[in-house]
Order: sequence, then C-alpha cells, then structure tokens
Amino acid sequence: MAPPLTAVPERLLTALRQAQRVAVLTGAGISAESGVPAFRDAQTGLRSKYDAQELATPEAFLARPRLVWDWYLFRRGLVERAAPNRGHESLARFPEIFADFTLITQNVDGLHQRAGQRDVIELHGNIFDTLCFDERRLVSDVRDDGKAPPRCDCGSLLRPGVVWFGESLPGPALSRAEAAARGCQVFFSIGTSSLVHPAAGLPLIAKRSGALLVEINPTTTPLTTSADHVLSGPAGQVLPQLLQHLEAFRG
Ligand code: BV8
Repeated sequence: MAPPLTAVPERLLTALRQAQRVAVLTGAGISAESGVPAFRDAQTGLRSKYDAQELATPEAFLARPRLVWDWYLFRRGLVERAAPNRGHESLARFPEIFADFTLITQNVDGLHQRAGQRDVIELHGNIFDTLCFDERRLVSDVRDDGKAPPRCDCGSLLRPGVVWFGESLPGPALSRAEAAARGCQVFFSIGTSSLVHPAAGLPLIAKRSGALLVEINPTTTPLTTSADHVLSGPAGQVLPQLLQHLEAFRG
C-alpha cells in the first residue's frame, strides 16, 4: 500500500509548473535509505575513538595514514554493497521535466550516477577516486601491496580523492554550483544538515537571488527557518511522490 501522497503545497506546485531552471543540493541523508550511514555515523567500529570530522583531514591522514586509509576502504565497501534508492532514482528523472536542471551533491558515494543521473556536480569528490598526496593527480593503477596506504610511483602516499576539512573544494565544481544557485527559480536542499560550508551557503545564495527555497528532511536544520517550503520526511518517500505530482501536470 503506497503511503499517502505527501501534501505538496499548491503554491510550490504552481511554481514548479512554471519553472524552467531548478537546482538541487543533496547531502548524506539521501543515501540513508540505501543503507549508507550518514557521514558522522560512517566510522562504525571506530566510533568509540574517533570523530569523522577529525579523521577527514590531511593532518589525520599524515599522522595515521593506515587508520584513515582503512577507514575509506571500509566506507568504499559499504557503498559498493549499497544500491541507489527511490530518492536518487526520482531525481534522475528531473532533467526530463525541467529544461535547465542542476544536481549538486556533497556526497562522495557516486549513488546519484549509479541511479542514472548525468552531469553530477560532486563538491567533495568521490570516495572511489585515488590521488597522489603530493602531486594531487588521479591515480588509476593502484598496486595495493597490503601496506596501507599504497604509494604513488613518485614515492608519495596515495589518498582518497575526497575533499577533507580544511581543503578547498574543486574550483570548477564550486563555481558551477554557485552559478546554478544564482540562476535557478527553485532550489531544493535535500538530506543535508546544512552545517558544512561552503556547500551550506548555496541554498542561501539561491534564496537571495530570488529562488523559491525548498528543504526535504525528516528533521529541522539551520536552513529550515529560511526555507519557503519544508517537506518533512525521508527523501526516498517524498521525492517519488513529488515526481508523481510533477509528471501528472507535465503530461
Ligand atoms: C573549505 C568528504 C576553504 C570527506 C566532506 C564557514 C563557516 C563555518 C565553517 C567553515 C566555513 N568555511 C569553511 C569552514 C570549515 C569547514 C566546515 O564547514 N566546518 C563545519 C563543519 C563547521 N569546511 C571546510 O573545511 C571545507 N573547505 O571551506 O576550504 C577553507 C580552507 C581552510 C580553512 C577554512 C576554509 C571542506 C568541507 C568538505 C569536507 N568533506 N566530505 C568524507 O566524506 O570523508 S564533508 C562531509 O560532511 C560529507 O561529505 C557531508 O558533506 C558532510 C556531512 O553533511 P551532510 O551531508 O549534511 O550529512 P549529515 O550526516 O551531517 O546530515 C545528514 C542529514 O540528512 C541530516 O539533516 C538528517 O536529518 C538527514 N536525513 C537523514 N535521513 C534522511 C535525511 N534526509 C532525507 N531523507 C532521509 N531518509
């Protein structure tokens, strides 16, 4: 029995009927229903000792390279065993509905791409990418000799291709995301605690630029009071229902 349709305010549906330019920012919450623990819960087994925010830094990696490398191997395994959920799949249909659609994610799990979303802006990189720590270039042929972490041919340590705290986001990705926030008519913030910057600033850039701001999250966040509409609930339920509304009036 499908849950009742999420009540979507008529004012929001009217705006979506007329919108051409729509942007979405997702966070760890959209992968929760795929069984991928949110960032802060991802250090299962390490939870008692370390805080994710402390591990996800270059300093932590240089101090404890094996610990941090193994943590990312552990998380890669979690994601490999996960599948995109109906929230990811619904968003992958949005480009068919809106002429100019932009998907921006803070997530590093690649689940949007596995759900068929094209042109995903990954603000924080991708957990399956591996970089040379010193050269910062992508390394594809990783020879893991069991001594974690493996080394680059140049002798430097290899690291996961994600953006750590204290590191700048990829310039092109951030510029494209900021341009989409400035130019859109409706901006969705989905499954994010709105705590990590500069990603957390994007919804406010959109609002200041005149966009309608919609938050989808089962709990409140620092963004909630700024949102024009809040659809309280899990993305895996709310998004398929929103899509149903959108497809109904788009015929
Ligand atoms: C930088 C990759 C320049 C690694 C990550 C301005 C103000 C304050 C601080 C700063 C600022 N500017 C910069 C900072 C410092 C810092 C920062 O933001 N600190 C905060 C925490 C205080 N930012 C940085 O360092 C950034 N770099 O700005 O460079 C610079 C350089 C030097 C000094 C200063 C500035 C880099 C940030 C990127 C860090 N890397 N990830 C990895 O994954 O291992 S961030 C990491 O945490 C995740 O990628 C994710 O983005 C973030 C967690 O956030 P969420 O995605 O929101 O997930 P969370 O678990 O928090 O929340 C889940 C939400 O989902 C909840 O709200 C929950 O209710 C909801 N939910 C649950 N279930 C569902 C659901 N929603 C829908 N459906 C469901 N079913």
